[in-house]
Amino acid sequence: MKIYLDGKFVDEADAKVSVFDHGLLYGDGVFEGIRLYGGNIFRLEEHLERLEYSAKAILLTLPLTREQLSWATCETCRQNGLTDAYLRLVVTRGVGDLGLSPWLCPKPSMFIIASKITLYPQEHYDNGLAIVTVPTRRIGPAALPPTIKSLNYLNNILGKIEAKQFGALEAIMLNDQGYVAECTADNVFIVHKGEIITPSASQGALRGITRGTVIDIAKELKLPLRETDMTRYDIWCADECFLTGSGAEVIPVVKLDGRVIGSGKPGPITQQVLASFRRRVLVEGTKI
Ligand code: PXG
Repeated sequence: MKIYLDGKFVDEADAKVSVFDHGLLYGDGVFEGIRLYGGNIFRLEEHLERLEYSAKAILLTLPLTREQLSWATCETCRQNGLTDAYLRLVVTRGVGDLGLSPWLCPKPSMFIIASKITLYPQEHYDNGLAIVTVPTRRIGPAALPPTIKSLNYLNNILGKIEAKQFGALEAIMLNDQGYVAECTADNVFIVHKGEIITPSASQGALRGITRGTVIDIAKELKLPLRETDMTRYDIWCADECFLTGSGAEVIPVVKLDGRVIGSGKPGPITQQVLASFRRRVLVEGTKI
């Protein structure tokens, strides 16, 4: 496997970063997770824009322009002869002496990995996921804006660990006020009386690219959609629930904390959205 690393394509075994990289020492950096479907990179420009905003928010100057980022991402796919993959773009603060200050690091480092991703098993797309609410709260915008896709994922990882301890693959994370923020690596949606509802990003969610795609799909299918506050009560009483993410795509949820949601089966609107999403990924996107 060829990895893009600071301007060169190197073999996996040679793709190494320093132990003095502040990305490793402090989680000081940003990343993106993007999908390549049938030779098309899904919503590449939106992912690159989010990467630029994440970097801007932590005062990190990206080493590449938008055009160079786009080329490097496509070229990583081409170098590996891939048509379907998961792409991980990572920008770290770079090498510097010990100490938090980003100014110790003169040069950011960037790498791109094109690899496979473990998806949820097919049975969960057919029958729906059973998820839980975890005690760990999603970190708030005043502490570390969840809109920044940073290398600090411990908050989500604690959530993921708790999910597994409760026997679930994914979990609802509430914000400090007890409102539903998102899942550990997915955004959350419910359907109630024909209306699609998702927590507003201000409640502490990443502005997911898949979330944005579902918002576009709802417009296209003329399904009403609202971004608003959401509590667990709203999920308990919902007709349908589903999660979205670049890894998960659109996946139905049929149980929360042991309670059955709606009919206990993937709902019709979820299935309609999932079918529309699967069609879009094959036709939308940047040809590599
Ligand atoms: N919330 C969080 C906290 C995420 O990390 C999403 C929502 C969904 O966003 P997108 O833009 O993907 O629709 C994410 C995305 C992985 C992996 O390596 C994680 C994500 C996406 C792809 C792979 O586990 N998280």
